[in-house]
Amino acid sequence: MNETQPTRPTAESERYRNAGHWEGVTFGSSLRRWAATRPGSVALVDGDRRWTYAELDREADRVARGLRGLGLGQGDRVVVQLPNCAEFVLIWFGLQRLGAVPVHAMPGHRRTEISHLVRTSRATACVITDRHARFDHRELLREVLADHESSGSLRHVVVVGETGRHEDFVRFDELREAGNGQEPLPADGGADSGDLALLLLSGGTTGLPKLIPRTHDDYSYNVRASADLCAFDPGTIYLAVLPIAFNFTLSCPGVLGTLFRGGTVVVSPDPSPQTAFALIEHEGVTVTSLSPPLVPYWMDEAATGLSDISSLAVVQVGGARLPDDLARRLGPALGVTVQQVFGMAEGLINLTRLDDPEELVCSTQGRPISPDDEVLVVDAEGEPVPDGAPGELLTRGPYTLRGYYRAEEHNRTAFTEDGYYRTGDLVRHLPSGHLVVVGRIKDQINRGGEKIGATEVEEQLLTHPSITSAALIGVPDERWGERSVAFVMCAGSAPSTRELAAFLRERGMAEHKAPDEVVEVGHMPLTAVGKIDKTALARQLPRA
Ligand code: OOB
Repeated sequence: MNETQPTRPTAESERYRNAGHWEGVTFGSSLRRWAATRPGSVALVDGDRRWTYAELDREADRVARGLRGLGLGQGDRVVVQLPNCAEFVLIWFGLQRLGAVPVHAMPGHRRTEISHLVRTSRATACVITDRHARFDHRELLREVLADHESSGSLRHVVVVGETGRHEDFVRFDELREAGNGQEPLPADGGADSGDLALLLLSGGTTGLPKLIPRTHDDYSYNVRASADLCAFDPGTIYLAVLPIAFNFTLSCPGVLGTLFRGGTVVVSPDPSPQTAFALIEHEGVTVTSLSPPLVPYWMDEAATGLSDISSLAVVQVGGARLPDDLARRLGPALGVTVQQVFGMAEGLINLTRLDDPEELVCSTQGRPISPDDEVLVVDAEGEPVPDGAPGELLTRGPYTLRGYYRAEEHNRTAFTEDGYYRTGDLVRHLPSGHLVVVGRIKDQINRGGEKIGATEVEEQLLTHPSITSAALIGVPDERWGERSVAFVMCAGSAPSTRELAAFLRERGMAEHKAPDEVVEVGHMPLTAVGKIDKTALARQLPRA
C-alpha cells in the first residue's frame, strides 16, 4: 500500500487488463485521439458558444500551458469548484493534458468543505467562478487561503470571470491567453494510465467526507461501459443538467461518455425545466440525467406543451431512490425511455437496461454495468443472505476503489479483508441480477441526491453555544425523499431552525446540510452500548 492509494492485488489488475476493461489510456491522450478522428464535429455547446473536438483539444493545450506557466505540473492536485459552464470541461481537460489531478468540489460547498478538500488533497491551486447564485466565490477563497497560509501549499486561485479586488488571483481568460503557443504538448504530461486521474468526494458517514481516488484506467472503463449500455454514438446530444462535477453527470455515461462516442455535450446552466426544455428544443437533445426531486417539475413543464421536446429519447434518474410510481409516470409524461441509475462515486454503477421490461425499469435500480462487478448482499455478521432478502451491499470490481485517499484508519473498516467496499446501502438482489435499494445502514441522509454525513453536521451543531448534545436523522419527505431533522439538547434556549441555519452558514458549512427542522429534547435516548438511539428518536416524530 503506498501513501496515497492502497493498491489492488497485481493478479486482479492483470485480469482487468486482459479482459480489455483497462485499456492503458489516459484522458489526455483520449482527447488527442478524438480530435484526430473527428476534428470538425461539435463536442461542446454552452449558450451560443461551441467547440469542435479539434478546438477542445487546442483549448486543453492552451489551458495546460497557462497552468504550467503558474508552475503547475504532473501530479499536482487542483480543486475545481465551478457551476455548469463550458469552462468546467475546458479546465478539466487542461488539467488532464498536464497530467494534473482535478479535485471535484460542488458549487454549494463553502469554507469548511473547500478547506477540507485543499487540506486532504494538498492542492496547489483552486479554480473557481467569480459569483454564482448570489454568492462571491472569490471571498470564499480569500478565507480558504487564510486557512492554509501557514502550510503555504495553496498558491494559486484561478477565476472564471472577474478577479475584482483580488489582485493576486489569476483571470482564466488571461491564463488562456498566456497559454497561446504553437509547440505541441505531450497528450497527458507523461501520466500513466494507472495514475490518479481525479479525486471525487464521498457522501461521508463518519467525520469529514473522504476523497475517492479514480485512475485513468478505472474511470475510463466506467465511462466506456456505461456508454455502451446506453448506446451512445455520434448522434448523442447529452444535456448536462445536474452539476458536471457530480460523477453521475460526468461519467455514467454523461459528459465523458458523450465525448468518448463522438456526440455533443450541451451545458445547462441550471436544472430548471424551463431552461432545460428550451435547450432540448434548440439543440435537439437526445438524453439527459436527473435526480428524483426534479422529476415532478419536469413532468409539469412537459404537460404545458410549450416546448417541443420530441428529440429527447432517454431520461436517466439516479442519486436517490426514485419512487416506483413516479418512475411509471415519467416515461409517458415526457415521451421517453426511463433508465434508473444507482451509482456511487466510489465506483459501482447499476443501470436498468434500455430494453428491460417496464416492471424492472420502474421497480428496480438496475444491475451492475460490468460482468466483472462482484456484488454480495450480507447480513449484520457479514454472511450472505438468501437471494431476494434485504442486506448490505458489498462490492468489488474493475472501477471500484480499494481504499479512500489518505484515510488509512477509515479504510480498515470501510472494506472487508478481501477488498470489498461496504456501501452501507441495504438492497435486495433479484434473480435477474437487478438490485432494489430498500434502505441504508450508513449514518447519512440522502436529501434528493445530496448526501449529508450525519456526524459531520452533528460536530458542527455541537459548536453552537447552547447545544449540549445533537443527533441528525433523515425522515421521509415528499419533495426531497428525505429531509434532515436535528434533535438537540440545550443549555438555555434552543436555536430555531432559521437561527441554526444562519449559525452554520457563518461557520462555513454548505447550506444544503443545515437541518430542515430542529427538535429540542430533554434527554437523548441511548442504546445498550451508550450511543444515541436514532431509531428511538425517529419514533418521537409524528408519522408523515
Ligand atoms: C451517486 O453517487 P454519490 O457518491 O453521491 O452517492 C452514492 C449513494 C449510494 O451509496 C446510495 O446510497 C445513493 O447514493 N444512491 C441511490 C441511488 N443512486 C445513488 N439510492 C437509491 N436509488 C438510487 N438510484 O449518487 C451516483 C453516482 C453515479 C451515478 C448515479 C448516482
